[in-house]
Amino acid sequence: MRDHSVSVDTSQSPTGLTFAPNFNVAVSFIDRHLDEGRADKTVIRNTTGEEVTFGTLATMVNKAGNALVNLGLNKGDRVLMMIKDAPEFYYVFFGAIKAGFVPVALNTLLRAKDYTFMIDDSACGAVIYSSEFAEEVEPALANVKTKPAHAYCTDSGDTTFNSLIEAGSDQLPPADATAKDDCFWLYSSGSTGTPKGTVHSHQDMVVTSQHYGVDTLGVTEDDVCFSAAKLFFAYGLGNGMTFPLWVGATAVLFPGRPMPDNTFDTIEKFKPTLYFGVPTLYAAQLQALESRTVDFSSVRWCVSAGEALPADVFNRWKIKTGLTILDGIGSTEALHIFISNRDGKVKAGTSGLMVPGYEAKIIDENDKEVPVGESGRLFIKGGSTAKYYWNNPEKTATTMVDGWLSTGDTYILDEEGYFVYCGRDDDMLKVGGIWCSPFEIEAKLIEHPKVLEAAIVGRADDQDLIKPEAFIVLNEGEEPSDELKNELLTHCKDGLARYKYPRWFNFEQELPKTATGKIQRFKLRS
Ligand code: 3UK
Repeated sequence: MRDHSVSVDTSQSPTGLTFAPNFNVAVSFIDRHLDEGRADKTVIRNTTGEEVTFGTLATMVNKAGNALVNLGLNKGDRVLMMIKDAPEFYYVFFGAIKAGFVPVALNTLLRAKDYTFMIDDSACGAVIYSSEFAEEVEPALANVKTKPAHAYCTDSGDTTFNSLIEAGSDQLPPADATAKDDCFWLYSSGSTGTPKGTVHSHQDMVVTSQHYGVDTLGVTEDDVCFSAAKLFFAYGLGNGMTFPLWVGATAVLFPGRPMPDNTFDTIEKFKPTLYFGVPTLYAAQLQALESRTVDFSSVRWCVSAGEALPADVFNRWKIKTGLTILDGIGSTEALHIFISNRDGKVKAGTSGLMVPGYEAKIIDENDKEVPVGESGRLFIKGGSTAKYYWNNPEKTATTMVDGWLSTGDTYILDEEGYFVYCGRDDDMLKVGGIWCSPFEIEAKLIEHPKVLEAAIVGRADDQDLIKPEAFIVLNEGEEPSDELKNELLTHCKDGLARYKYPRWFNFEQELPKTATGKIQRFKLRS
């Protein structure tokens, strides 16, 4: 086999990673483990009971790659995946890459019309889906403008994709590629507009696994990673697949919908050393911990991303479980976390310090860098950022500028190098001419013992001036009332600047959220 290696040495290049001229990333993540003697080690523990070794993984990746080759796909063809967190996700994803196709992992919580858009937008050669999602994928396939040449359910129908995998040869030479070639896509939702196919290259998963996974989080071969965030999400793709694969560790996969009880059961039974969640799940888990105890003794670190982790959740989790949650910010475009808290360097209520291998700048409206302590728009640079958006040169041009990626987030850098999140550019409010962060008000509200979740949006008052409006989800057993509104206002007055007080309180059963748990404030604004 030709050399597909990557060497890790910070003295060799600025980012410390040097790729062989011919580099297909499937070799580094899958085949390398056979040479390193891990063939019999367990790489995947599915909560269904299924276990997969590195040896079986390498074989199944070859077979899945051959199954796609046998369909007659052309090099570079997109393979859309609506696949649950299970071993076949790994097989199809890396099988496609090894064979020279481009897997596109789609959010499995989407609806038929979203899939119709993505099938047409990607002009894909094949669609592979788990039977759990057939109800949305099949109507989508019936409605597309141009039918993909191939669509298979993994596990039901006359010919299943699993049976094609079984029939595939277990020998597959890696397709020629370079570290910078297109490798896989993820769709980035964004708060407005249609989803954008975000194109990543072969090197990107290596960069995130090394610089965040190893250098920042300290993942080792002995770790057991459990991500409540799903593999289709860039966050979950790293946590639950590429980090364990990079170091030769083990992943625990849970195919269902993560809820406090099933994630707790998984932690107790599979004893992960690293647990990855999102803030809303941590908050719901804290509530569930009121009536249940959980054995967290296996866990070294909890990790949070996707939205800012309120200091209050961080503190209560620490008190309740004794564990530190490491908050970090990442994005689909950057592939994983580029600013993060870490061992010995944790500041609650911040996103942490720069991850090695990445640079950041915070700029004002005139593109000038702002001084320490002042807020501005965050741009980042690093070896894992997306190459471009598919079929969207305008968005590519406004988001990816001279090698810098516009994150769309407003940040402050403090004197100690910690980055403090102030909200999305598009969610920020100007109240009385002053920038006002919805996140700060929400963080204050959820400190209140009766509040489970809160969202703040701007609403025009009778003078057409924007003021903060609160949407509140109460803890179970709490009743909305005018008295409670006053109680919450009094709570806000204790610590918030006057202009930040919410002028209206609405009690809701739930908040509109993206599949990845981010509050959709734009839905509350409309
Ligand atoms: C927001 C955060 C404050 C922020 C992601 C880790 O979330 C991920 O990717 P998305 O493309 O969203 C990106 C946007 O989400 N955000 C994410 N994490 C934080 N805001 N604190 C945080 N810790 O607005 C960012 O621009 O869905 C997270 C790894 C990979 C990811 N794709």
